[in-house]
Amino acid sequence: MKTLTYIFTILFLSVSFVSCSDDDDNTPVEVNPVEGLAMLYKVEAADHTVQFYSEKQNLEVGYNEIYIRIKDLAGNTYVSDAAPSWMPMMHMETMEHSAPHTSLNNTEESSVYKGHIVFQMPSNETEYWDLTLNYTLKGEAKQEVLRVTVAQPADGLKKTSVFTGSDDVRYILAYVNPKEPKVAVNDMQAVLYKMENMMSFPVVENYTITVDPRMPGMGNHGSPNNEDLVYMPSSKLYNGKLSLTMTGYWKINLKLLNANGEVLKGEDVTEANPESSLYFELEF
Ligand SMILES: [Cu+2]
Repeated sequence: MKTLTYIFTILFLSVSFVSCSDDDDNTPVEVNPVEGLAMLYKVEAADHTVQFYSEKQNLEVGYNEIYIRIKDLAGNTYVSDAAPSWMPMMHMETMEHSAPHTSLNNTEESSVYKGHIVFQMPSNETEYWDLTLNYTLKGEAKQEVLRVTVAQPADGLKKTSVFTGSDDVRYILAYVNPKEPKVAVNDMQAVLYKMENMMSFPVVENYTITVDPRMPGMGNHGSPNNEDLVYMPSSKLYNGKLSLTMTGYWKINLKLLNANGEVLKGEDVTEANPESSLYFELEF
């Protein structure tokens, strides 16, 4: 009888062991959906918090991807039906204006909302940016206004250009990718907006941005196999190829052409003209 109990115990243990390991195989590994991102701001409300994340350590002049989560403190859960919308606003001494920005959309992880803002200028002691966030929580409309700090990029390199084209339209062009350039033909992306007025910055579609990277410190040599940036309706980004043949400082000379192929800004690089008036800078 004792032996029988022993055998049953063994059987029971092995069965529970098998079912345990079975469970392990089927239980999804819990992935932190904001892993690798920095929480830049956290707004504390009575029954919930709003968290702002970015890949960078602070908001910068130029293209910023921003992730937002809203935590319901009662249930200790993140809300996926908050339908947030936002409006960035700069309060200058003599006027106010907004900045190019997308809508906020649910990501693969439905409780994480994502969008981007292109800040055209940094904040300073007397002029500041704020973000107005509207969303719903348990059917109730909410609003938070968050004052944010926008700094110049720490590396001091130019990745954003605000200019008037030969068509007298004010444009904002910002570098997106490659975030980590390599000695290779890199996928390059940029965003292009026009300034309709102080508050409205529509995406510019179907223009072309030519790409001519040069190393001014090395006889202004260029690189082969670059591809002009063209508009992708699916992502609303401009996509092309950036060829970098060695590490160091590169000036990426650009020209902006409208849908008719007319040059709105920028010049060809020649012996007499070593750089375009429209460019990004890169160092890696
Ligand atoms: Cu070189």
